[in-house]
Amino acid sequence: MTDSFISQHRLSRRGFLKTTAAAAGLLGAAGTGMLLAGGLQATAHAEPSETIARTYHQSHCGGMCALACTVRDGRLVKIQPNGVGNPDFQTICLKGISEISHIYGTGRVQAPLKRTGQRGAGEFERISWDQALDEITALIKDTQSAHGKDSLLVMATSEADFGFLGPMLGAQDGGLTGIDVGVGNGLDPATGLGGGFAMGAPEARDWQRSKLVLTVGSNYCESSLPNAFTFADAKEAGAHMVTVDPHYSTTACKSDEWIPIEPGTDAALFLGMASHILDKGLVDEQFVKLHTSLPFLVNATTGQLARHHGDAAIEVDEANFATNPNAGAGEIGPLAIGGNQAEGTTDGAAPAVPETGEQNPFYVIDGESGKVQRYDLCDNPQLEGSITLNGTEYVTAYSLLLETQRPYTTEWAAGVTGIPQQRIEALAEEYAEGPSSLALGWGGNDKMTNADISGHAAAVLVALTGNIGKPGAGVGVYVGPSYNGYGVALGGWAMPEDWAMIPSPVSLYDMPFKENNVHGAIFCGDFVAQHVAAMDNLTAWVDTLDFVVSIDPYFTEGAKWADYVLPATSRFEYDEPFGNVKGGYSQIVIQEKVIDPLFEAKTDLWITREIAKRLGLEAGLPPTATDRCNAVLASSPEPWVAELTVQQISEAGAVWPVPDRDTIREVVPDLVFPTISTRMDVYYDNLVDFGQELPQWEPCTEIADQELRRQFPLQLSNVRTRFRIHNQFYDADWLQLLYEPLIMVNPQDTESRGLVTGDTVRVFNNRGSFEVKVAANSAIRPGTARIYEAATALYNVAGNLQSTTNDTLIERGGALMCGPVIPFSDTLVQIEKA
Ligand SMILES: Nc1nc2c(c(=O)[nH]1)N[C@H]1C(S)=C(S)[C@@H](COP(=O)(O)OP(=O)(O)OC[C@H]3O[C@@H](n4cnc5c(=O)[nH]c(N)nc54)[C@H](O)[C@@H]3O)O[C@H]1N2
Ligand SMILES: Nc1nc2c(c(=O)[nH]1)N[C@H]1C(S)=C(S)[C@@H](COP(=O)(O)OP(=O)(O)OC[C@H]3O[C@@H](n4cnc5c(=O)[nH]c(N)nc54)[C@H](O)[C@@H]3O)O[C@H]1N2
Ligand SMILES: [Mo]
Repeated sequence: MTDSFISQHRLSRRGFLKTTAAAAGLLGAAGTGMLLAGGLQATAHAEPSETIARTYHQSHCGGMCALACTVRDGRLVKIQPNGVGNPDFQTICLKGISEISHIYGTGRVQAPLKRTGQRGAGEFERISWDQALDEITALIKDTQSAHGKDSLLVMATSEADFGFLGPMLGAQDGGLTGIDVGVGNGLDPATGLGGGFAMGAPEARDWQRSKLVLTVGSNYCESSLPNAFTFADAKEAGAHMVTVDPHYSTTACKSDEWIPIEPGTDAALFLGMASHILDKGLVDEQFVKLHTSLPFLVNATTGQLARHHGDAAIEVDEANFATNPNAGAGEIGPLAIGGNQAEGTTDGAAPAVPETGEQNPFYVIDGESGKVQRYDLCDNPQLEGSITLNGTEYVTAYSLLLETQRPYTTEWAAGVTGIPQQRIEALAEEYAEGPSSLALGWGGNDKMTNADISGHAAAVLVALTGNIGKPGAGVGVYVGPSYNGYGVALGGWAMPEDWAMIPSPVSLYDMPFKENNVHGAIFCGDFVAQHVAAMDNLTAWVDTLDFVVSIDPYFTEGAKWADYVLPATSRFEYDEPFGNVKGGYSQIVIQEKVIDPLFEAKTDLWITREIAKRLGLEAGLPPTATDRCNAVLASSPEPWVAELTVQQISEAGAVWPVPDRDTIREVVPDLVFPTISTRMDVYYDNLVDFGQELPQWEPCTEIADQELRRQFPLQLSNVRTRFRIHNQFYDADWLQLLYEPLIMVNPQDTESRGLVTGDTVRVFNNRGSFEVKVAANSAIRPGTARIYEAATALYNVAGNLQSTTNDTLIERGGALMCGPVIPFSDTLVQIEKA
């Protein structure tokens, strides 16, 4: 940690004065007279002062890159990688570098604004902070006293620092997000990892140990730009890099092979591969028997997994139960446990927490005796088979899988996916041989109505081949935070006990349609245009609210619907030496103050505190941001973190590595899964009512609708780009030179419409329309269009991409781990010359 190539500088008092002077000059030019203290101008001609401070960049693009920022005369002039520690973690990209222009960009909100025109019109007048805060606090009070505390909605993006505001106000939290949960909803119940976000993969450095890295639905080399080197490293180490994507993406073109696929059909590919693995006897039987739920017995009538007790209790029939030679007295058959039941089951009520397999065992057919045995007492269960006990038939989940897989031949899969049958078969064989990594995405099939089925089918594929829990094998999304390899368990500032958010009974995406008690909203980030599809429904609902506040460094599209728009500082500005502390990229990173707040922007914590003061709640907040940083460290459950202070980390170069980070982070190396049975639980009996206890093919709701397709023939993929972080950087001049919003379609789709590259087109469907320039690009699959998400009216020719996206929530969604996914890309559009 002493390998810094940039020396540490501290602001001297003299330097500080000069800094302020230059900032004042700049602000003068930007038209905010408030800070222009004439006397300070004199020092602007003195020797330039140069300081370096360190902070971290944004989390969403996968880096949280640690940055060293050069400040000359109060202005940020250069951004470099931090330069401290392991070079692998010293990353930066064009977005980070161009913050020099971006933070001074035209998109910044410069002063508190109050709406003057209609909501959505974008007409505002400038007001003082005092007026804004007084009026907003009065609205909060009035609304909450009239309709209850939960009549306020407070939502903050991952980049914002508003963790205190919602709990302090006892506001609703917006509920489930429906974002990035498509594949994880189907995959994660099987592994018990990933939290429904498919985040259970090992870190991407593990790819170096894979024979095959199969990327499906992710554009890793672009969406995890700071970590793209791991992709190159794996390729160099000899891993076969294969990318399945409808478009010839950046990742596809860096791969050994690109396999084009029909959008929304990943599940069919996985199902076809699974059938081939079953047909060709490529199943890793040992793994399936001992580490998955496939040998478990299922009640053939109800479809429920047989358990020791409760609703799905197996019919007791002593004669049919095997005696385990290793089991002690009483550990025979179904009577193995006693007094171990979770609370609440005796009266037939559902237990609060699902009972583990130990508390309420599953059953298998013992391979030797052919009798029923507790799964955890049997080391050679039968894969296929059935048994009748007291007239009830039980069959293994594996046998059921053989049945459900029957229609999903590779020939069928080829027809659905558009991938040649032989290629699917060869891919299945290569995947089964392993070790293979299955790198899934959040931007591909994840954003389709059938995403959970593809996740579930991926789980089956992994279960059949054992491609998990060993070097070079893993499954999940490797993008972004997952790579952060080692997370850091940070603590937090202890808030007063009665400060808590209320989980929204109706989630934001349902608020326009379902009765709810929200009367006022504070959005810290662009929830209005960015978080919900078919945004015109949401804006119509937002328009019914008593008051709406937007807090963000930038003027977002959603801010147009706010009554008050408050300017927050960026990651580079602070009003104290230290702003925040985070875990990212296998290290602790801290935010040092780089420059003073620009324009009239205030830190998120300052804004929170000012509202707290007006409500008499200030005592619950940390007195300073530095105090908060130190509390976050000191209250960590990890001793190595708890003994650090923010000052210490600053002295070490503003990063502190996780001690173990040189070793590749693995996942379940002991194959003990954090699931109910501690195995891969791939049979989902909670989905029996939907026919999805084992993955069953279902086409996407919109893009597979052939009738609608005649009207709107192009599927619209909304994906990420290296030039943006969602809605940000549209006003970063340097990036504008390289990228402007475009809708890309295959030349065949421009020609048939008489369009040429550069034409402005109207993109439309039944939900809405927007206008943007078109580019013919042979990397795009015919019949599809590609656009980078967050294409808002602020930088399109007109209108918002989000007006056209699909907001259909499937019925099954409510039964899934994280609720329904918003199918942003299960969207059909037509384009025509504007
Ligand atoms: N059509 C369509 N819509 C989508 C998607 C899609 O594929 N298609 N993808 C979805 C996905 S996957 C996601 S994750 C969401 C992400 O969408 P967002 O949640 O909007 O993205 P974030 O990057 O988390 O948040 C960015 C916001 O934080 C603000 N910000 C940046 N730095 C700071 C700071 O220091 N302080 C404060 N207070 N604010 C700051 C930025 O100005 C910006 O408004 O979008 C979703 N929306
Ligand atoms: N630079 C940058 N990086 C980011 C972000 C950002 O805003 N900017 N956002 C972050 C966030 S919040 C997220 S969620 C991640 C997302 O990261 P990824 O999961 O990598 O998603 P995308 O980058 O959108 O790329 C999705 C790819 O899937 C392909 N695809 C589309 N439909 C299908 C399909 O049906 N099947 C298959 N197999 N492929 C399909 C698309 O063509 C595209 O190449 O990126 C993160 N990283
Ligand atoms: Mo995301």
